[in-house]
Amino acid sequence: MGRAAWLSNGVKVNRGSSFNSSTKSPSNQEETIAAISTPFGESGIGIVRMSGSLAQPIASKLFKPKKDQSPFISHHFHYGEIIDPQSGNPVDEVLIVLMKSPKTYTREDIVEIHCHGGYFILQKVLELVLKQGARMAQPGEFTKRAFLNGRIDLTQAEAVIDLIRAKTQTSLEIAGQQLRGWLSREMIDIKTQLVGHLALIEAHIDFPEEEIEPIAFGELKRDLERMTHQTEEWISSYEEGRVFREGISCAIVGKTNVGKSSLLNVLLKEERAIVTPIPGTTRDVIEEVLNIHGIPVRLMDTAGLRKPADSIEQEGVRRAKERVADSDFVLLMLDGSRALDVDDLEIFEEIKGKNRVVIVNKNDLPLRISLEDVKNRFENDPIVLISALKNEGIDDLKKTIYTSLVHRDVRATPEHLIVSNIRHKTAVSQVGENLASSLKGLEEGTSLEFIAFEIRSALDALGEMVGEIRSEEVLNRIFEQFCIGK
Ligand SMILES: Nc1nc2c(ncn2[C@@H]2O[C@H](COP(=O)(O)OP(=O)(O)OP(=O)(O)O)[C@@H](O)[C@H]2O)c(=O)[nH]1
Ligand SMILES: [Mg+2]
Repeated sequence: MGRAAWLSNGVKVNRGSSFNSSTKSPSNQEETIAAISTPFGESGIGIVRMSGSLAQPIASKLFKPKKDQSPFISHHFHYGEIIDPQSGNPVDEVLIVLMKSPKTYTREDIVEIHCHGGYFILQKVLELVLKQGARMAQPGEFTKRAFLNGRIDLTQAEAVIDLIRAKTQTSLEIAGQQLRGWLSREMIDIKTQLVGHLALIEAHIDFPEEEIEPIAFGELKRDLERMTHQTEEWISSYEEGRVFREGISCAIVGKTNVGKSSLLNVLLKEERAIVTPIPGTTRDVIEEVLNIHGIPVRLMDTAGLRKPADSIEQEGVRRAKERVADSDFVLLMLDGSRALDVDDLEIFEEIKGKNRVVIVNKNDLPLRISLEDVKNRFENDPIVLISALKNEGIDDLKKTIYTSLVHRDVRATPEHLIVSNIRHKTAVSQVGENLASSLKGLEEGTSLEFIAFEIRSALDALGEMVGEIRSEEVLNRIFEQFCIGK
């Protein structure tokens, strides 16, 4: 993603760049779009994908079946060659599949050309497709069409990108929950109930003297209470959902020689960072992603913090401090075989206010640090004793990191929805506020107009969340995060 590619005729196309402003409205759906849907590089196969009414005619012009001239049968693979119509030369031996609308990803006709996964071949095939009248797809445009054509709603479209990016089993489960529409179903359920109540309230406002079924205030109150409570639960699931979806950044920090690089290596189970007995070994920040019970943790080994010996170390210390300041979480490392000293105390200042776990390392050596002192200084933080050298206490450390970030067992089930996306959380919070406010109005006997207004606002927030109420700006922001070809 985010790279530029050159077609073999020298035309530059952007991969992963943001939407350009000329291709946003649904009317553009009349155009047939095309892209390479597999990653750049060499691979067994690579796929060029088209969506739109020209997909089949373009395929017919370029594809020469090996055995017979039978027309494309929908959802069947056909074996043959892609031929350059100008020169008549074969370009690649391929499998091609036509999927007729509406049973397709975009609900439009789709053609996929499964080529050999070579850099040049794929670009050559894409170039031929574009020459026949397709246009280059924007990032996420296939999925955007699936949304605009009503196959999926906006939360499901967003789940597609989460699914592609999922780095652990749990983040995959959360994305899957959203893609299957569980979140949308809950929202639609709330919406249906609110619409029912609103209709009755508005009838009373508009025709006060008519004989209308009286408003069952008790039932309305009960429903509002239940829904408010539900939104609170979803909001509280957010922090945890976000941790699994986006992961966290975590800096290992401590003075020189305490064993920070040794810990990185033992957690990664590989000799990633250089370890020596010489203080000041690590200069630059070393970063690797680690899976801690389903949480993607971006772990950073940093230069030991002390008064730098030279300008390289000085830069290392500056970078270390910067990473510590930016990280979501800190592993503060102390050397158990040495007493606390002035370098340790300075570091304590650096990590003030940070979410953290305190690690006392070198537990295999005689203890010289005062654990009492450490406990007093960090009375609210978990303290774990380990030996990075002997690989002891590491599982315990992982569990401690996990429970510091997640306070209960997170499982994505139909009963236990997890809201992991900030846009959804904002919408749900808005709904919650409107419901709480109408509930208060109801209890205080405020006018029916006020209650109706709050319910209508909640309905708007729900509509925006699932994409019934569309804002181009929101759509662009969502789809520009996709890669081209999805
Ligand atoms: N006995 C013992 N030695 C350890 C342990 N962990 C690390 N060491 C040793 O301590 C020395 C320093 O380890 P490093 O991992 O390089 O320490 P560091 O904190 O990354 O050091 P800098 O990069 O210089 O800041 C090495 O000789 C390690 O073998 C441990 O648990 N027990
Ligand atoms: Mg180091």
